[in-house]
Amino acid sequence: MNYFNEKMERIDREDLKKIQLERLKKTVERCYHNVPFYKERLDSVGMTPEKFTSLDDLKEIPFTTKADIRDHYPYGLFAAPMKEIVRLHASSGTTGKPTVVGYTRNDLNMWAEAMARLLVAAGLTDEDIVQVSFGYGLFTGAFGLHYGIENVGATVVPTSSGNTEKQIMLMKDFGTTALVGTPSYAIHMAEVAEQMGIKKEDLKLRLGFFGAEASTEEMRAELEKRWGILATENYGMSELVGPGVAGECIYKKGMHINEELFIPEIIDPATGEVLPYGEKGEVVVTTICKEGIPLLRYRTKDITYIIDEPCECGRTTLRFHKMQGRSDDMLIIKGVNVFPSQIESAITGTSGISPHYQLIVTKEGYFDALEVVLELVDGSLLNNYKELVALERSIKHKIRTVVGIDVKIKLVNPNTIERSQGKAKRVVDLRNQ
Ligand code: DLL
Repeated sequence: MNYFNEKMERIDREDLKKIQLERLKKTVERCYHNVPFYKERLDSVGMTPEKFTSLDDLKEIPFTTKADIRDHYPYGLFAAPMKEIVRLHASSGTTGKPTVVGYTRNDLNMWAEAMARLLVAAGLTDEDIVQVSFGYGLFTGAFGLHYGIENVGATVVPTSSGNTEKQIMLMKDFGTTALVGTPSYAIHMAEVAEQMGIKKEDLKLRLGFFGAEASTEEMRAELEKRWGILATENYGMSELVGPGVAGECIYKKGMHINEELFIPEIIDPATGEVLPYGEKGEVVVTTICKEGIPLLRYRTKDITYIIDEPCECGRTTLRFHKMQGRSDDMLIIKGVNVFPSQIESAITGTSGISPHYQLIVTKEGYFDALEVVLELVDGSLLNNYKELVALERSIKHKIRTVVGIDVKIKLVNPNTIERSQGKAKRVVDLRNQ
């Protein structure tokens, strides 16, 4: 099985644009007539639904932000009556109220289709047994993958996250062939399997579908090595649908975007100007198939660029390059812009160091100061001053090569950095305390 919906995945781009325009118009109409917020926004720039005649008109629509959704908590941006909403999810926000999203039955069907396409592109077949180690709940990750997997006809094992030893036991007993989770939890699971004396050869695992957090190529290599799998990643966010917006095919050359469901743009985060393909900026997405809570030009804060070259897999869609981080993740250390992902890529795979890390950010004058906390594989090294200093120096050097500045390094005992069961908390921000 190479495609789930070959017609859509290999659609001629001119035909795609026609579908996009038709769906965009419908979405704008739905928003304008059903959501007072959008009516006001569109009126403020003189755009009424009838004025949309080309995809270029999208540029005229003001951006929508997370704050807009929050300001209308919980249901203020819903474009369908509550009796048509059959499911609610909410984002995993760290502060304040969550952002709530509602799905109609059509939305759920569309979501299962979007997800199934990405999973098949990443190698899933109806013969696979897939363990979903995302947390089931308001978070969209588990349910999104769950219905996508069923739609493909594979077997779902809904273990949810946590209870790691039991998960590994089930993985072995059930003959699980594919694992779903965050990269950080999948690494932790691999460590636990090792502690339990279970080797990758004892398992039938062959695929990993990872997502929901930023991770580097180095982390992928680590996951592929430890589990003996082909690891792909997929991208999405609760506001847009959950997972299902874009995902890698087996060639791992960027994440194919489900473009007749989501129109992507890349903007300069400072000016809002739309950037050409290949230029890095903030991802903005317009949903063109959603009924519950359609979003017009939603600013995701995720940073990457769009690839418009053909892919070996034959899909004709645009692709997102790996997310580099979020605009609100960026640290300014000694005047230099630093993304946590750059640190991860510098340190992952260093011998003697586990793949778990934490970045502690404090304030020194006008700039952020950064301490990188890393876990030793062998704690006895802490008693060997000479080797410890040498290791510290070499890590410092690696980070300087990637980021261009010196940071503080702290090496700690094995198993002291908290393991995540979902999205890892890599950055500990002490700046406002
Ligand atoms: O994390 C949806 C999802 C679940 C995607 C499972 C993929 C797999 P939220 O909790 O709303 O939704 O978080 C969305 O997570 O804006 C990104 O910053 C980050 N994110 C998601 N996927 C990736 C990825 C889900 N592949 C936020 N690479 C997004 C980097 C990712 N960051």
